[in-house]
Amino acid sequence: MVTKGSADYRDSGLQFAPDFVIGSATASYQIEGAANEDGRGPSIWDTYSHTPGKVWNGDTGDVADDHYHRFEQDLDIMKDLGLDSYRFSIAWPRIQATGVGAANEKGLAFYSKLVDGLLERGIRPIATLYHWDLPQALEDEGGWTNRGTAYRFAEYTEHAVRALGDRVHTWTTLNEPWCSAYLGYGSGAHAPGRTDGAAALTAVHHLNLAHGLAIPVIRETATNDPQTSVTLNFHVIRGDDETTPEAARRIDALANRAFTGPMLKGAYPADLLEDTASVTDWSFVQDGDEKLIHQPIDILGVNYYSTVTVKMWDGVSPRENADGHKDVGGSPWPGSRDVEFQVQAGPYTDMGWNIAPDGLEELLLHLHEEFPEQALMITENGAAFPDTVEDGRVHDVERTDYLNRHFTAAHRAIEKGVDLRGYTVWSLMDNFEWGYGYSKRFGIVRVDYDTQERTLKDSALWLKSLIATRTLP
Ligand code: IFM
Repeated sequence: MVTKGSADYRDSGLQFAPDFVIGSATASYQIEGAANEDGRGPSIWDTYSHTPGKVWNGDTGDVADDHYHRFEQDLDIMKDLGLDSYRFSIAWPRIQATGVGAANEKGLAFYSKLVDGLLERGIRPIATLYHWDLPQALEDEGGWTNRGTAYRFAEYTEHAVRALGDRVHTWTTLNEPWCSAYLGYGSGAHAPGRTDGAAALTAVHHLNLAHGLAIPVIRETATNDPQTSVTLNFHVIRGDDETTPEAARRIDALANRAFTGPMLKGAYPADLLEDTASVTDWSFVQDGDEKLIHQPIDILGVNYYSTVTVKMWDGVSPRENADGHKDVGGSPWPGSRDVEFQVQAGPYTDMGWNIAPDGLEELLLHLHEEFPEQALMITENGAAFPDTVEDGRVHDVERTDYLNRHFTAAHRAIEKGVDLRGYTVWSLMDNFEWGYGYSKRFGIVRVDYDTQERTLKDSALWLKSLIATRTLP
């Protein structure tokens, strides 16, 4: 996966098949608000965001987009855009306030109304079970470093699927476990904010185990023969230094193969275990775990935003370490802190992430080559830019251009034989961007956080046209 260079990726007139599913995505803590309503318990993100100094400007998800109260209006926006699908996540602490025990009927009722509202509008519901809002009570017991959390996740899954498993089309177990493990327990840039490399790797395994335990529960509990999936944020790794192959192998092992290994091949890669031997002996992997984790899934969800460029640090020169996911108190790369992340050529989004649509095509081709039988779906792609409102309109030219280029890249991958089933734009609306609070806007719909007014940006109108015509505007 080490390449360089970027072809031109802006195109128009390209056609997508009628059954290519084009939608948009959000996640519970980022949009819902209503943090203390209807029996919802605190999550690790409530605790983290309320801890001074953790999130930009002291922002929290207490109110966010107030989607919990405004979901009907948001559903109407989705209908207006003609979305084929809507990918949302379920807040575990709304279903079980402390992560254990009986289900909270009010929490389930909210998602039931949401799913009904989607189906009434002809939109396919894609539900993610875990998009980072772990019940705080489970974190108090060790969170993802505690093996029991994987079993609690399977129980929560059963509650959710029992209630919604007659209507949800696709169930996704985890969103980006890389972030949960390495940013949550390694660098501390995400909740729960721990900075312990061994804890991060333990979390990797227990997240994988949670996935493996949940997939059979979904299949056995749902009554509508749903699709099952997991969403990973793959790292597309580049560089042209003589040490790049070694650095790339290490990052590929930690970021990509630590998940695809057990999930899709039934074993952790040997080089990952070797690279991290000074951090942990991996004794938390019990006999039979890898087999449990290795479950067939219908769809592999692919989140892609940009690339990384790496080489090995010589230990002497000033270290660039331009990782988009910076070390905060610890490292997100246990055992491989000597890998240097180099500054990449622009242009950049407001996150400082380089825009590289060729990386998306390359990733899809690579995954197809490695897992030829596995159907893929782009479950997240999009861009933050500092929008301005002019005469009630948001002319987000850069975001529209970003989407055009990435849809073009996806189209090229399909033409080359990749079994790509759909494309979900991140995000339907501006929202709480984790450690960046409300300072970064990823939405195709603008949210005025003072009034909660929603305004379709030009990118939303562009997407609407694409969905209506199946042709790149
Ligand atoms: O906002 C996040 C989302 O929650 C997970 N994937 C990346 C997005 C942009 O950072």
